[in-house]
Amino acid sequence: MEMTLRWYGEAYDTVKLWQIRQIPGVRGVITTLYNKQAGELWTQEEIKALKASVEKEEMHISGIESVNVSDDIKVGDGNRDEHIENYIKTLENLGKEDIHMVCYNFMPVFDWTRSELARKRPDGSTVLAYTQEAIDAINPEEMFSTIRGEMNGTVMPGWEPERLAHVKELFDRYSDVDEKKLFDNLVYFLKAIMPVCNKYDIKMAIHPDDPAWSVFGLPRIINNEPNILKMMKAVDDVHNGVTFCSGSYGTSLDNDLPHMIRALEGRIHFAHVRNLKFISPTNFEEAAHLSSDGSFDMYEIVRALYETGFSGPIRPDHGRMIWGEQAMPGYGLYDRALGAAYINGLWEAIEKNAKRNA
Ligand code: CS2
Ligand code: MN
Repeated sequence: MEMTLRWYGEAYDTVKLWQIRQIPGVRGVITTLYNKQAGELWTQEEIKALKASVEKEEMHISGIESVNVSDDIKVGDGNRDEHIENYIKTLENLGKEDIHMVCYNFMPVFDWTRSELARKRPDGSTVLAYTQEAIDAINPEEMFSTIRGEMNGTVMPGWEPERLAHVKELFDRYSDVDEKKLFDNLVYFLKAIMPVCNKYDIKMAIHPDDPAWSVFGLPRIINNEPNILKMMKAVDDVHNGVTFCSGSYGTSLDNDLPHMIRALEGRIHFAHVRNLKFISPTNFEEAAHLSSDGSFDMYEIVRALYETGFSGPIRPDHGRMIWGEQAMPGYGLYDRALGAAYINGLWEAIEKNAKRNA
């Protein structure tokens, strides 16, 4: 594995590359062209410039999160084929710039959904949190305005004001998209991009739906082991892989995370590691990465990754907001740095132990 941190680019991130570089063992970042709308083409020049901005700080790009998939592609109408053409060209340009891992998601309308962005924990830190009751009480069209006030002035991924200004229209477009149709549209998309992925060895890593069940009546297809295995089989190519996000699959207590990692051996190209603390099955908050702070056994999660030979980039996912930091909720420097150090420690212990017992 390679320990990395997500970085949104010079213009958007409160965290600087020189700060990331000082986290032990982190030289790679997962980044994106954050100003791009889904469906747009990324030119090779733009990718080159992004690379240069990272490399001048003695860092490198370990993968892209995300090249977003447009709603036209997800719904399967409008400019779908043009957007797929742009996606293929974008992958080609990334391949030419020697970038080989791309994370994306196939969630309708919203990226991850949380009901609170700054729930206070007993130690005074704040975290993202979810309760089903709160979500049920929100009109999805007002979701964005509800959440905007808690974004600390940042733009959060999947919550771009340009898109969400049209949220009602977006919901209408999904009105006849059920799980089967969404799945078929995903397969259509994957079949179209596989040739370019093979040519440039680009590993696609789908991010799970978060939470792992339907919200606001929208369909969900990447949420549990049978569904993800079905997707792997539908396009049975190593370049059709997954982002294993413990905090997203883990929202459902029915998901056995180490078991899923083992079932997906060879197809996990990117790992997001974070811990959740459950108050009830539908009320959870994002905890510190340390196992004892939340509900997951992080040792077993990292051990499953190690034992299945995981060799891709890994990153601490959302961190708590601590030490007075003002940043994008989930994406401050301090707690993610603690998370990286902790996961590195787990990995080192697991690896040395395995070698000693070999
Ligand atoms: C991320 C997702 O912040 C997060 O939870 O893991 O937003 C992820 O980047 C996207 O779903 C991938 O397209
Ligand atoms: Mn994630």
